[in-house]
Amino acid sequence: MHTPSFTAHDFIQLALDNQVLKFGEFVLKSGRVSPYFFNAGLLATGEMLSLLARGYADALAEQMQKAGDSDKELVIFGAAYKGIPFVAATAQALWLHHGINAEWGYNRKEVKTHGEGGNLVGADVSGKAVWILDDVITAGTAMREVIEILEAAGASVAGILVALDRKEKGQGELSAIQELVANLQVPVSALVDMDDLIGYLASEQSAHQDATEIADQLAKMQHYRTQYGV
Ligand code: OMP
Repeated sequence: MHTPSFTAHDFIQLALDNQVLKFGEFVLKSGRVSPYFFNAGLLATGEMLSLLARGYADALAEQMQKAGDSDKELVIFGAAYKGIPFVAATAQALWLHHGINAEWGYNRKEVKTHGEGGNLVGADVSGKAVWILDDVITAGTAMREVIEILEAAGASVAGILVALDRKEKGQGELSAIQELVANLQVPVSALVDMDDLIGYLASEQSAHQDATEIADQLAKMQHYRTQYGV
């Protein structure tokens, strides 16, 4: 079966249908209380994984073309645990849809002391510029940890691509993504962001006459964006 090109609308729809994206009240890693949560661990069907991987692959191919790097090697890295299946599926989508033969790797959380040892698996990232793939960015804490792992392994960051940018303040007044761009001077982007979620709800609201539940979710999202958004 052919995987369609990625669109934010299709992805949000599929995420809602499969409870990957939920509305309610959720305490985040940052301590913020959010009216929505995106659980990438529930992207647990072939259809969803394929669409996500297609999204990452299309975005990476576009970035490489834009930077005139189409002939250069591409190394992609997924952070344990959720990033591991995503990076593997993306390497495959890059090959199948773009003919790009990316090297891919990931870390394990427990350092192995026997066999090949270490905490990195797959592509040898030492001395290479690596693209990091991750699920969600809120305040940027998880991403800073991944960057440390890569730098400790002698790699540098070529760019960062996440599935969802919640577009929230990082450590200061800038968004977490803006802080990363300022600190690393590399491209950082997302397949969908908070504004796409709000846009999706707004279009659902205008499509349904009796949409009080959607109107309520939309109002909570807009309020949260005023509190923590950038
Ligand atoms: P930061 O480290 O604050 O950027 O939060 C990102 C991490 O929070 C992700 O890697 C997830 O583990 C988790 N998270 C989600 O998975 N989905 C959300 O909608 C929000 C969060 C979160 O806790 O902020």
